[in-house]
Amino acid sequence: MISGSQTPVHFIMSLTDGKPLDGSDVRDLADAKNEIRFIRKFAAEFLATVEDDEQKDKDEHRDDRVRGALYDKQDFGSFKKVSYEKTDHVRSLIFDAIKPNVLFEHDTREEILQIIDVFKPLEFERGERVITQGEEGSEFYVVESGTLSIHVTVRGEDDDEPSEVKVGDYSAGSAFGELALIFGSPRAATITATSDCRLWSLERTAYRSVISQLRYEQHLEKNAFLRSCVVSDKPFTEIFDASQIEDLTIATKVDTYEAGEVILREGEMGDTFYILKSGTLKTYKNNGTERYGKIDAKKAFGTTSLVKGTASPLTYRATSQVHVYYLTQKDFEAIMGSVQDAFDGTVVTRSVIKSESKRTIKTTMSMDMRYELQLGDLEHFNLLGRGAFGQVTLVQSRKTKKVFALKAQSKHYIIKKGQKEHVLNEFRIMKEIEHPYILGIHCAMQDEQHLYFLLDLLPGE
Ligand code: 1OR
Repeated sequence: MISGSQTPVHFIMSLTDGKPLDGSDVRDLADAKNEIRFIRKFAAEFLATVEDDEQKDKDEHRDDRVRGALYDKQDFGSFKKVSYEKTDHVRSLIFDAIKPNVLFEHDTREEILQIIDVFKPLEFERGERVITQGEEGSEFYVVESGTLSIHVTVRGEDDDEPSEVKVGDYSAGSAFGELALIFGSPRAATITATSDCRLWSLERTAYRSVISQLRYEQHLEKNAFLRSCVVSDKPFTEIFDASQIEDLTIATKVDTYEAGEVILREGEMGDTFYILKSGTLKTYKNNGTERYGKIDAKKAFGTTSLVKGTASPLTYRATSQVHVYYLTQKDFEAIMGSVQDAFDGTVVTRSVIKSESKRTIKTTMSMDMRYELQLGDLEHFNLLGRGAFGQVTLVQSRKTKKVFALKAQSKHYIIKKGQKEHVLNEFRIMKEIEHPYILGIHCAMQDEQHLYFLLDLLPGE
């Protein structure tokens, strides 16, 4: 998977450990044939994954920063976190090895530190296979000591004889085995210990459970925080109903400013509203020269531009490290309705579905609240999360403006895992159930590559 700033060339170079792209390392015809086989195989597999990314990029509203809001209670309901002791040296070796790996690209530092706890020690003797190409896999590995070889078996188009070719080595600090976890595909290479090795492994379920549990706890904490916030001296709880605060919990992002940095400058036309989460924030007038006042934690600020359509009358400057929650006007209005009402301190009713604006438990779904929508009816906003099985996006009905979570699962993955019946049953059962503690499902949709479930946003309670 190519990350935001990477070009395909960078991506391929990173996979091939800097192998020259001009083929200057190819020595003879046999070498050249092998290279061509690699490229063909790689291209086929790569294209399959890139199609997903292209679909995402088509959506101009997509914000690729993952929110800390994705959690799946199924992932950690019965999970007990088992931590394995490790030295500081090993912790930092694992940290450095996994930080740049695509599997963890959306995980925060805090999440990565928690994930390191559950890495388990493993010993392999020289000659033992750690991973076999073509097999199913659910573990990711980091090398503490020893060396391993990477072999890939390729089958030429006209030549039926598969041939195994060595494509590289791993040593202390290397990490591997992420592809099967990300794409649910069979192992793409064979990894064999070429000396006695000490590895640390991370199991897919442990990874997902730790992340889900952490995000769930963070979600509850953030929701409780927002409930205690104030805008124009009115508590959020008087302005927004429980489901709206739930939506704000999912939609607002967190940002950090260092002491001395300006968050909003006098004279600027702001398009974002902020809530001070922590730190000290002072306000200034006359181009930042004259102290005016301060902002207390839990207070919304930066709202003048939004309400009056005029420039900010004050400069807001951090005087210690500051964390803020923020939401753009566009996102706010898409989700909540009128931004003016909210910041005037008026009770906000959802602009379109007024009749529903007072419901408090979103998952109590009566049959008549189920929406039958098509993919084309939905506008995509933020990626709520991406996991080993698909992704969840915040979407909104263009017509009713109601927001949902759209869960996309790869059909390829479902078939490969023999999950077809399971997924259909899950859908039928969820559709039948009407219960306050069970996630409500509205409808299922599909395109060529994915099966989609349209779900209610999971509240934190
Ligand atoms: P996995 O879960 O598929 C095998 O299990 C692991 O080998 C794989 O994740 C990668 O972490 C690692 N192509 C595919 N997988 C590779 C490759 C590779 N190299 C290491 N792995 N290629 C070689 C690049 C030098 C491309 C071959 C066409």
